[in-house]
Amino acid sequence: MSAARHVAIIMDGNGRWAKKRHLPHVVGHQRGVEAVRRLVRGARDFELEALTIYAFSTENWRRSEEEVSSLMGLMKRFILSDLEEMAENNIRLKIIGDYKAFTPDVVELIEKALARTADNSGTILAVALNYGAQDEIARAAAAAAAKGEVTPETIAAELDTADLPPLDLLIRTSGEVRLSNFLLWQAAYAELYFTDVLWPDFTANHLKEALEEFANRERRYGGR
Ligand code: V0D
Repeated sequence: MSAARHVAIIMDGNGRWAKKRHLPHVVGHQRGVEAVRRLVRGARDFELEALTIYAFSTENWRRSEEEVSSLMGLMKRFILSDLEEMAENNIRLKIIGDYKAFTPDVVELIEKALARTADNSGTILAVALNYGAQDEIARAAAAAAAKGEVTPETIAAELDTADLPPLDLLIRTSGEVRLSNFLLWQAAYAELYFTDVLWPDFTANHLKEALEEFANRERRYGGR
């Protein structure tokens, strides 16, 4: 019946993947980036309108300085290596969260990537960077109040995701069953899908299985 338009993913399990193999944490993140690449290609193949990924939470600053800086390096390398392919595949990049808190070189690179894909009309890749849902909701409510009317509709219109289709499916890998301050408002009517697969092992086929499960649930329970 209805296919998913907007899918979000909490990409958990890089550390656990590395630990299982007695490899450094950062190798898990590196393999996690490869899974992101597969996922973005899959999102385009499955004609998703939007894919939102939780790349860096406001809580992630509490990780070791070493891990934070290796994540920043990975992000920079991902943008440098993958921006052209994404741009040519009509993907439009969007950032949710306060990316301006990152170092100037990272901010500059992100802005270059946003500008490079701004005129694209295909799948939106929304990357949550320095993002926290409670903060997002508080900011949206304050913006709605400043305009004089606070309702669910006026708050929703101020969220970072206001220009994306409604969230259909939220996937979390690696067996944890929590939302961890990700898209709390948007998850109100979303289907939740939890899998034990660790993020570096997540393939386009796992995405396909999740999308099929979503379509089946829609068939069983009907629309909203
Ligand atoms: C590492 C697993 C893509 C989680 C996935 C530091 C942690 C890979 C991006 C990204 C990260 C893509 C486009 C863009 C900016 C970032 C990314 C981070 C971490 C944040 F414009 N993967 N990825 N960003 N990991």
